Parts: sequence; C-alpha cells; structure tokens
Amino acid sequence: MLSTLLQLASLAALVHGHGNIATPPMRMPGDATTSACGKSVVADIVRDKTSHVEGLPELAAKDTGYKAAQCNLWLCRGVQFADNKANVQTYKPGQTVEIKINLTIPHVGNANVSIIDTKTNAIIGKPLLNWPSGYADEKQFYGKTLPTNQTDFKVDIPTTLGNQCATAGDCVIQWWWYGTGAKQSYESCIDFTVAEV
Ligand SMILES: *[C@@H]1O[C@H](CO)[C@@H](O)[C@H](O)[C@H]1NC(C)=O
Ligand SMILES: *[C@@H]1O[C@H](CO)[C@@H](O)[C@H](O)[C@H]1NC(C)=O
Ligand SMILES: *[C@@H]1O[C@H](CO)[C@@H](O)[C@H](O)[C@H]1NC(C)=O
Ligand SMILES: [Cu+2]
Repeated sequence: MLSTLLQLASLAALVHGHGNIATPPMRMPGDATTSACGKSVVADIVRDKTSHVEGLPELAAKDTGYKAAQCNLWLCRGVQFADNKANVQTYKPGQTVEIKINLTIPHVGNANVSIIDTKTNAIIGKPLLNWPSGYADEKQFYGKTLPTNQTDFKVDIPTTLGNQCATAGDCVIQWWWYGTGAKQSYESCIDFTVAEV
C-alpha cells in the first residue's frame, strides 16, 4: 500500500505540470545551462518545462560543478541566455507583443510579466502586467471560466528603456507566477532587444 502510494506520488511528480510561456519561444536549456546549473536541473526542466523553481537549489547542490551565482535559479529558472541566442526577439519601443501561456495545472496566486535586468535580477520600471491576486484560480480553471487574458495577453514594450535592453541577453521579459497555497514559483523568459529609435 505504502509503496503503491509512493510509486503514485513519484509518477505524479513526473507528470506534474503547471505553466510556461508558449509563445514567443521561451528560454530552454542547453550546454551553457548544464555548465552553470548541472545536469539534474537541466533534466528537470527538459522533463517538464512548466514546473516550479522550489527544490531546484537543493537538487543542483548535489551536482558537482553547480555554480549557484552563474546559474541563478531565481531568474528564468536558471536557463542561460547563451542557450537561446537563436530566439532573440527584436522589438520596437511601444510595440504591442502578444504572449501566450501554457497553463496546465492551476494554483491560485499572484503573477506578473516584467522586464528584468539580467545582471541585477531586478524589474526595470513597473511590471508590464500584474495580477496581485486571483491568478490561475482552481475554481475558474476547472469550471472553464478562467479569464482568457490570464493565458493570452498583450504587453506594450516601454518607450522609456533607452538602450538598456539594446544588447541581447541584458534583459528578458519574464512571466512569473506564485501559487500562494502551493508555495510554488514558475518562471519563463523571453529574450529580446529593444533599441532607441
Ligand atoms: C505545455 O505543457 C506540457 C507539460 O505540462 C508540455 O508537454 C507541452 O509541450 C507544453 N506546451 C507548450 C506549447 O509549451
Ligand atoms: C481580463 O478579463 C476580465 C474578464 O474576463 C476583465 O474583468 C479584466 O479586466 C481583464 N483584465 C485585463 C488586464 O485586461
Ligand atoms: C512579480 O511576481 C513575483 C512572483 O510572485 C514576485 O516575487 C514579485 O514580487 C512580483 N513583482 C511585483 C512588482 O509585483
Ligand atoms: Cu503544484
């Protein structure tokens, strides 16, 4: 009985999904992420790109060669820019960009979509979109009444960035969501540039 439960639990862990950016293409790991974060973190993300960050620091710490500061699991779940050079989006100041989220398992909480300075892991300005509460509500999700604009929305690229995000890798658009009951964080990143016109 117990072993059946444990098997079910580990199976559930394997198929457990939550959410990721479906489009534009999100950062996915490759050799640079393996080098910074280790094989276990990369395997976890490849197995389930929707899964949460919690648990990854402990997992990574078991790998020799884990470079915590370089990996930076709380930014883009550790996935490194060098692995996503082929997917850098080029935006213009003021451009409206549609983003679609693959939300597979809900956990009500807060979420935002923000431009992050990757050197400091800090939001530049204000979030482009912000849900202070009520994001990914289980009742709405399973009742099929989740507002469409939680998973398919538009953001306006600010006109005030100057050349702060002109170089690929310096900034990302990060979708992050925290399920308050589940205590789980989800992060996906879009690489982009925007230059002064
Ligand atoms: C959505 O998430 C599931 C895993 O939960 C994954 O298999 C699927 O590829 C994802 N779809 C997109 C478009 O990212
Ligand atoms: C999202 O849609 C809901 C209705 O489904 C609306 O009440 C809300 O204002 C919309 N939010 C945004 C940010 O557009
Ligand atoms: C954006 O969401 C993340 C995850 O919940 C949270 O840690 C961060 O404080 C939020 N930022 C703002 C400005 O609301
Ligand atoms: Cu969960």
